[in-house]
Amino acid sequence: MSVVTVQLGQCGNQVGLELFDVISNDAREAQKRTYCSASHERFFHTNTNGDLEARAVLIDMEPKVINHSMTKAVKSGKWKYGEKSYFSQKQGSGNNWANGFCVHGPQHKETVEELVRREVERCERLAGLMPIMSVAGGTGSGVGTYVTQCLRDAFPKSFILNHLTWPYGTGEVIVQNYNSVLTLSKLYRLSDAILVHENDTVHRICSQLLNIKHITFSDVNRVMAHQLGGVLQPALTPHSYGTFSRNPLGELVSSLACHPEYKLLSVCTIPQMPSSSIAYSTFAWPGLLKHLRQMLVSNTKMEEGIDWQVRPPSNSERSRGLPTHNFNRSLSNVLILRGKDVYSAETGSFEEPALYTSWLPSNAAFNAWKSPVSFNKYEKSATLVSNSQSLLQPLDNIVGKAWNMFASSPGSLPSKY
Ligand SMILES: Nc1nc2c(ncn2[C@@H]2O[C@H](COP(=O)(O)OP(=O)(O)OP(=O)(O)O)[C@@H](O)[C@H]2O)c(=O)[nH]1
Ligand SMILES: [Mg+2]
Repeated sequence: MSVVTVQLGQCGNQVGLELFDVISNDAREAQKRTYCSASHERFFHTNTNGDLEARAVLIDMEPKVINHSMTKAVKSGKWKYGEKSYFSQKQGSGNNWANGFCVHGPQHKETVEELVRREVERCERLAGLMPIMSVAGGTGSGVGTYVTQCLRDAFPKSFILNHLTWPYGTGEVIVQNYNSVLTLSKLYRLSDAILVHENDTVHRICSQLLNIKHITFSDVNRVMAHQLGGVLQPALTPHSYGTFSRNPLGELVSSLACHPEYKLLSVCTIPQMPSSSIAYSTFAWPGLLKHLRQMLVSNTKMEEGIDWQVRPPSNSERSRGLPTHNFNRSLSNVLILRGKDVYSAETGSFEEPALYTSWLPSNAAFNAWKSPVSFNKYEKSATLVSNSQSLLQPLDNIVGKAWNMFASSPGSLPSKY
């Protein structure tokens, strides 16, 4: 089954470009034919000239980023975007959510819907739709939210997973917190699940784990794309009965977003290191999974600086209802393991009931997916997608800052908000 991606605004188009690049490289390097063809079916189709074309629609209210992404894809020599699968205008949405949602979105509804419909018709079977965007600018957040609403109407039975980039806390966009709150409040009703990358967190991974000195968006997007690829590339799931799972979005959503009030998903990966160090490192499943579990429990997105003191409550603490400070409680987790000896990896420590809320049986709260194909040059790697308390603090910060701005100068809010 196939996923149709909709890239919106500068961020969406740049993150999407990296994602398709990572996926096409991974599929090409994989030595397993069934893996490669499952990956292609998901993300690419072959055009009449025999070229791989991304199952993607590119949307922006200014032409520069789209032109850049399309050119870069062609230059890769491995894949491209469809020559007619884009829509751009002359002037952006000026970081104004309302301009995107109330003006540009409705103005171009028919054109955008037609582009997506054409892409969907190219799929033999549709797994779902994945809009990619930031929540801080005007086009990604405003038009992106409007387009998600149109997709929900046009494809009421399809899975919709939104991938969102949350802005730097010290943000470049003055109204980024308004834009974020408005986007999230709408998407919460429209989307099946919302996978979030925070720019601050990914930036820290680039500097502290990958030792990159002058970090660019391209570096940040590469890390995001690797994490997303680790989730979306083919794997064997409990429901796929020995073959690669058919519907990555459907399985992800049904495993993780089991309650309509809780849709925010975070992701973390291990290991992450400069490519020059990989050859000198050895990886063992018990060590990787022990670190990843503690990253989950202590809500650390990097294997550096993990707090080993934080732990879930013991049975007696749980029965007495004692609070456990700083412990990151989960609603559900999907653990995806890729690489050598994957079937021998022991994942029981992620099934412990103490990690989860008491109102969901922990066997329903945890799923492990596995693929024997190595990913992103690591002999073994693990990615955890988590529906947990992890995004509460950053969400509180965004909402708090939006209220503060509103309280201090409500008149500054553009009339359309
Ligand atoms: N990770 C990442 N963040 C980006 C990228 N480009 C922009 N951002 C972030 O996205 C936010 C700004 O949104 P943009 O995507 O530039 O805005 P837009 O959707 O093009 O909207 P307008 O330009 O207002 O029409 C800020 O929080 C930036 O930090 C990117 O390539 N990668
Ligand atoms: Mg822009």
